[in-house]
Amino acid sequence: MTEIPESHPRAASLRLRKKMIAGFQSGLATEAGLLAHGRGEAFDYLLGEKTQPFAESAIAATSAMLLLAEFPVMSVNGNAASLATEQISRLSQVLPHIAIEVNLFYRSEERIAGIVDHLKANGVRNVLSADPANCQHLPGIESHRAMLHPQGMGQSDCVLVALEDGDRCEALVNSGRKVISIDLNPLSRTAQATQVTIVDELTRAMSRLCEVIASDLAAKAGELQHRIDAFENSLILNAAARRIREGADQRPQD
Ligand code: PTJ
Repeated sequence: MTEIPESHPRAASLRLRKKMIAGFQSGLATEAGLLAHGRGEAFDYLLGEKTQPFAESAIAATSAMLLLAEFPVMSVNGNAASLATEQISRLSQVLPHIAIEVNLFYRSEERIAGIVDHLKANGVRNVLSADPANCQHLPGIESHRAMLHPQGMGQSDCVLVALEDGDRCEALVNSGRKVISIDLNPLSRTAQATQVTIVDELTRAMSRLCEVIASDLAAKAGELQHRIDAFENSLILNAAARRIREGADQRPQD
């Protein structure tokens, strides 16, 4: 594959695109996943391709929620596995009580096994995937995505999702779980449904989240709870939508 020169104005974006293509070629991600990535690229372009203050606030709230949760879980699909293995691995190290559960829309046992192996081979701890013969089901969802591992999302009180379908997000929220999403589109059903929305690119957001969790490990529970209580997701979504409109007016042609 063509090397991407560091000096290229879109180098970081092109490197991520290359990772997605490699993920697709090795069977981690699907064709639909490539299209979903392209949609994300367009939003990221307008957001300035950097972590904005509203994402920093949501990341701080996320750190507090994950640290205070009894059974936190990150739900991982083919795009997340293709793009962010390194960051998912770091998350599972910095927060040892989190489980990483593979959950796919375009589910096949082969894809599940491939993603589980890929994550484990890259140092991700506590990797789970629901066994169709022995799993719980998320009410309100018809697709394979309803399957929950009994020791993972089945018992979880707090779920972190990335690039997630809106209907599953709504069903997770309706099930009483706390749900945090990472989604570059502040208008998506997912972004609108979750209690905390990190409007940022997945790999950037996850890298920053791991840093914040590491520095929050010594924080008192009361301080973390106060941060959650003070957080207002509607303000975050409004600020992100505003940034996108400004981005459309200001972004130079590159
Ligand atoms: O791997 P599977 O089988 O579970 O398939 C995953 C699919 C392709 C079904 C899933 O990713 C999908 O359909 O996603 P959507 O519904 O297209 O939603 C993707 C959302 O994530 C959109 O709002 C995009 O803007 C956003 N997005 C895309 N890439 C990124 C992103 N958000 C953060 N970081 C990204 N890199």
